[in-house]
Amino acid sequence: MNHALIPFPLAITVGDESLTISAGSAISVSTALLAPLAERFVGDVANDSGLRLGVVDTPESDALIRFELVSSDVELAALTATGGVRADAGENDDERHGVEVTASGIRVWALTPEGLFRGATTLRQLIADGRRDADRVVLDTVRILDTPRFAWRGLSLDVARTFHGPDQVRRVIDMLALHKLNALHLHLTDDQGWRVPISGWPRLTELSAAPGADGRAGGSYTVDDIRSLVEYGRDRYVTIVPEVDMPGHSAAVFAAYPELAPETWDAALAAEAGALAMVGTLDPHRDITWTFVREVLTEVAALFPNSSYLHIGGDEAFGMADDDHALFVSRAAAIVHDLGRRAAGWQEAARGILSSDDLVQYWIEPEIVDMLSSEAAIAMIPEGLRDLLVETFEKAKDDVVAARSQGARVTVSPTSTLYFDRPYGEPSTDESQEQQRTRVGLQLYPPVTLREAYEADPIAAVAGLDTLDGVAGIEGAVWCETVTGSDDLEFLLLPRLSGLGEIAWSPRTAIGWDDYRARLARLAAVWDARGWGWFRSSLVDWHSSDVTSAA
Ligand code: TNX
Repeated sequence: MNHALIPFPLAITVGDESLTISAGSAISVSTALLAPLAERFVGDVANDSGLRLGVVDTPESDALIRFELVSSDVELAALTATGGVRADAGENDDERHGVEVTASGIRVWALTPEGLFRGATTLRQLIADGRRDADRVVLDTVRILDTPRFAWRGLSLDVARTFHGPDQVRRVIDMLALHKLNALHLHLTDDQGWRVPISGWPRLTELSAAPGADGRAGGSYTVDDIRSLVEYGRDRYVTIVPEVDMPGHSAAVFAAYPELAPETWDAALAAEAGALAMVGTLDPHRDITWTFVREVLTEVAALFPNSSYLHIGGDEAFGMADDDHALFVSRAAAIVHDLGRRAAGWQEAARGILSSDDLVQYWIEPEIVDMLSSEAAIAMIPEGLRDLLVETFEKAKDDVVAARSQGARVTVSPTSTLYFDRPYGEPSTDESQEQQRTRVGLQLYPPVTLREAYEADPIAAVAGLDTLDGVAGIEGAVWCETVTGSDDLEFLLLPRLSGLGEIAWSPRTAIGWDDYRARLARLAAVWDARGWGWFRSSLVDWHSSDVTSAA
């Protein structure tokens, strides 16, 4: 391990010379198209490392660092193809790039601006990890050729259980970009809140402005907030994929518009069931349901113009008849198609009629049923409800096969290792985090260590997914029932997000805990420089980050 890169690149050759870059060292771009990207790179390096590189428009021959778009490249062409699908329309669907540090300068090259951005991110990490004094950094020579394993490398963020405002979402986008993740799936609606403005149905967000039961922030995004987040993501090659969760998880809808609620809906009883599981679903046999669904999806599509997919949820429709659930999903997916988009849904959505361009998001591992028989579950969930949950989850074993038989691909998000709202399994090296560790994360889940989550192959575990052709990509998820604010959120995200980045980007052959934990310890300097919160896992020797100081 010579370079603290996460995710680890496909091909790396380490040299034995070095290069010094200094404050003011210039960057040139081969086309004006790359100028904004280079400006952002200068800002990122300054934030990560305190080093202020020079202007981007100097003539190429003078520049120490050169960013080049190329129209063809034999070495890049020979790299393994990326699997899966992209979350955006995919005009720039090529992330291949090269990064070369020689004794005389640095070259980053790619076939598209997005490829260049990924290469610049590698360079950012090299600079952050270089030997440094006040205004210079010494880099070892190296040559890297790289491309991702999967085109969809995402995080699902629950902004419904706890509202995370635009500034916090921008911090998450920055975290994703640093780790070469490229999709932010925003879970915008749930029982506890509705965070996206819909002009014909204003009470959705009005009611959600109120703080949560335990005093945590309520709120919603304005149209301008969403526009600026989409733009912020686009500038960092992170596509925001919106989710409206239906027909279950709709208590916030029923509270705002009782005419959409089931006849038996009892708001007080639902509140008592709390975050664990609310029973009650939108009714596919009522016209008003479809007026609502169509208007919501139409506005959401317009707010997120660069997402190819609209996520319609489809999960945990507890108590709904199977036929009604399938009918609901099929009709909602058809509306998405009418809007010119592809549908994504949680794995239960595979029970409806989908098109082969649609996505199904695997999450229900067989262990979930066992977990519901655990002591913790017996203590937490009323018996009648628990039976209903078991019955619902048992049906899930056929979902992946059902999705594949319709040609739909699978986004892989196994609960046991890619749900970040699991309690951490190992202590923190920092006493002051131990209380937080017992509070944050769903207590129903057995805890998982950083190492276990990193080493598990998320795809191998999915029954019914026989070839990689069926995989759309990999997504982690952070649900926020136990997350009371930014602090808790970042505590769960880092360092787990780094592991996600590597699992989704790097070839399986690059996955190795000992090497990874050493790289992780060094990358943490960037999180600190950014002021991001993170969990100090006792499985990592964080002090090894000291080796980066002093030239
Ligand atoms: C299951 S994942 C849910 C969420 C919870 C999560 C907690 C999914 C589609 N549904 O509503 O927040 O478990 O980990």
